[in-house]
Amino acid sequence: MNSDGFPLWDQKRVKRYKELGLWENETFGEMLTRLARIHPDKVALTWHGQHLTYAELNHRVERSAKALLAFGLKQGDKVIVQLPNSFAFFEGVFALFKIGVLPVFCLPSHRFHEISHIAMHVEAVAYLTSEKRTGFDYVSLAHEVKESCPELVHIFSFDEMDGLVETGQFEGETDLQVKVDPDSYAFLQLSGGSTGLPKLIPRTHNDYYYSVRRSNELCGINEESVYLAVLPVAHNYPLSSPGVLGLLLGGGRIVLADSGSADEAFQLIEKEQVTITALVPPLALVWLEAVKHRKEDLSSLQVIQVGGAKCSAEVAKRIGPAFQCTLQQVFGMAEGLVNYTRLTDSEDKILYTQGKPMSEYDEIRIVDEHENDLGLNIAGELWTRGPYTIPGYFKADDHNRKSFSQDGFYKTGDVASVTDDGYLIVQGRMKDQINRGGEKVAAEEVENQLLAHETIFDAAIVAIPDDYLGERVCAYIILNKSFTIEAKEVKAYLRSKGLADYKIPDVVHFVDSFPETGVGKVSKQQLRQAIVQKVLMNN
Ligand code: J2J
Repeated sequence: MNSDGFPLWDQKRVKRYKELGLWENETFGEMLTRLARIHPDKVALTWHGQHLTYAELNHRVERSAKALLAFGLKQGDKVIVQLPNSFAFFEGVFALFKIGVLPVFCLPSHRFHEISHIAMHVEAVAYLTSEKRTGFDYVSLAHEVKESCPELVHIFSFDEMDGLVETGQFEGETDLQVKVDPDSYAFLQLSGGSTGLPKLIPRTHNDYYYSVRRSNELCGINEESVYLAVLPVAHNYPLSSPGVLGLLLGGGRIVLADSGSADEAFQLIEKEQVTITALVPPLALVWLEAVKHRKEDLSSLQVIQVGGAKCSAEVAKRIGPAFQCTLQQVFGMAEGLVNYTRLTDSEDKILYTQGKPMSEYDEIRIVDEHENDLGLNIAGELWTRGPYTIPGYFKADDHNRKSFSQDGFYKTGDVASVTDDGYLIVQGRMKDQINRGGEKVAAEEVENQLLAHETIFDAAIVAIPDDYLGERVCAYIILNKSFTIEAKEVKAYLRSKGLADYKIPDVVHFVDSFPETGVGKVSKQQLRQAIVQKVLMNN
């Protein structure tokens, strides 16, 4: 780790990745400048029926970049970015890339609890947010976070369509004079995590750029591609697998949707002739229902990606026939490794595996509890290392010692097996996390909040199996003697603490004691079994 809290890449591997031509030494800022030169008049972004060409996007980005510099932002600073799918997201993020300032990608669903912690941890100096949003006041949230975070001095409020307000004075022709090193860290992503608050995932221009370029090759992205972004683009999957960055790098077009609703999406697919989109399994289920009654012509669609949580073979089987297109399973993680089924794979692979690592230089180990390597087709913990997998989290020494091996393998916490021809099948999970339809909830984070409540003696968060979301969040609670509280009060309390909505338990059970393992720890396995029994009995 360097003195700024960033993990160091092994220089021998870096040298090799460069010699192999994997790391190409172009930053994301330079990428946009180059693309705006190559095809200035091609449409890069479409949103609410409005278009931005590559040149227009680049112009807005440069104008904002100059403004942000003038406000005092400097290379290496970190900035909270909480912007929805909108022109503003691209303008803000690329402006930061161009001046070597690191966006910290928060999701629209994050609230005070998450963002204030993150802002403190990274010592964020600014917050990019948007003015016009229905239902939630993001600007007030930004101000609340600013109050609690001494380093945070600027709130930049973007108009979702027109971008950074008050940039007129920075229209000048002067070039940006900032040189950004492609080996430097470009941004911080959030990990779903399994302990406490989200860990921060630092990605360099070089490593991330490679993952995006390689994704484009495997997902068939070219200048004709039109990508419909229905998931929040700040998330690693729609950002980079190949996601919106892939589409820009490939010279294609991004169509931004405000939600995953099938109504909105189907209309956009027809109108904008969308060729590829990315879904999480619950959305795929909704679309499968909706497509039975659709009026729109969806024949432009060539590929539907499904990832973020396991897509059951039963659901996978229905997607190709229902949409007359190719299904691509994507098993990825913001820490790095991304696996894809290939577009030309046999049906067996597409339906029953979660794909193969995208790079031949991805190293995979499947290990048992003693860290011994297991053979093919045997399930164990997945470890990985490679040209785009992080060597460590940001400022997290203790956690890094647990999550990374001495020789730099990331211990994913996923349980998987590898087939004879190198495809991964996700079998389960070791980490104490709930995957709620692709949104990750760290059990400990919610438990800690519950434990702070005066009526609660002990709390355990476990997953309940769910047909639609895959898993939902269940809280088991032991109350302090002579206290009572209702489930809805527990939920309201967590909301008042500023927890993102998807972390609020769907179900709360009050019990007198928890089953324990031999060593006096709560047996989550037994709690999970109890929940499964209950679900079965109710059916
Ligand atoms: C089972 N579990 C999966 C899958 C992710 C592409 C796609 C997804 C993510 C992502 C991503 C899964 N089957 N197909 O970053 O670039 C679970 C695993 C994994 C964790 C990572 C991308 N796809 N998962 O979901 O960082 O448990 O990234 O370790 O949010 O999601 O979550 P996240």
